[in-house]
Amino acid sequence: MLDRTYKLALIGACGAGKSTCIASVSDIPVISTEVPLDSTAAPFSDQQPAGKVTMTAAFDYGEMAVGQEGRLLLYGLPGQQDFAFMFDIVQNGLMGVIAVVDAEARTPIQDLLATLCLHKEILSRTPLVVVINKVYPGRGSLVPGVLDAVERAGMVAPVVTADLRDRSSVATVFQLIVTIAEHRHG
Ligand SMILES: Nc1nc2c(ncn2[C@@H]2O[C@H](COP(=O)(O)OP(=O)(O)O)[C@@H](O)[C@H]2O)c(=O)[nH]1
Ligand SMILES: [Mg+2]
Repeated sequence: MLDRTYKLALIGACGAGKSTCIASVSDIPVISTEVPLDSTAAPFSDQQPAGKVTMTAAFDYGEMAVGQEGRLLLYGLPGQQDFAFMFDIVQNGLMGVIAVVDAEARTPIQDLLATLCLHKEILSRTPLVVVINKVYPGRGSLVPGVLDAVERAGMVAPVVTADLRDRSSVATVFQLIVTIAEHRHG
């Protein structure tokens, strides 16, 4: 019987790959509140990367089995600052947070710093892993800049790269955060 649950939240700028990540691993159909970027979303359209045709208005929800008896509950939070309060809703019993960095974004480091600062209070007491997504060979590494942003936000977190479209890549990241959370709680 599946009876242990662990809550994980994904944060990061719009288009970073949060919804993709949850869809890659979820054992259930993802519950998503993605809406078209039309007039409904107009107030936030300036925060969207070019070419993006949907935005997450509330959050994505998925689940992934871990081991024999565990389940990861996955919450993808909206990237827009206006929805930061959503994090308060899911923070209860949170095992860890994954901050997603879009290596293809115009200002990935500034985006990360803004995300971390926005959620500073919750992140000060919750294990954090930073994942750099959309990394291609031959491009300069974002790792030093990301480490710098984490430090500037006053946090300590491992920084890894992953392809969030790939289930095993995501599973490796989840395993890392489970290990950190277990280590922290002894
Ligand atoms: N090339 C590439 N594209 C990705 C990757 N992960 C996500 N994407 C694309 O990035 C776009 C935004 O992803 P999405 O998951 O909607 O971002 P969210 O706003 O953080 O939920 C989508 O078109 C995805 O297909 C990746 O690892 N590599
Ligand atoms: Mg999304």
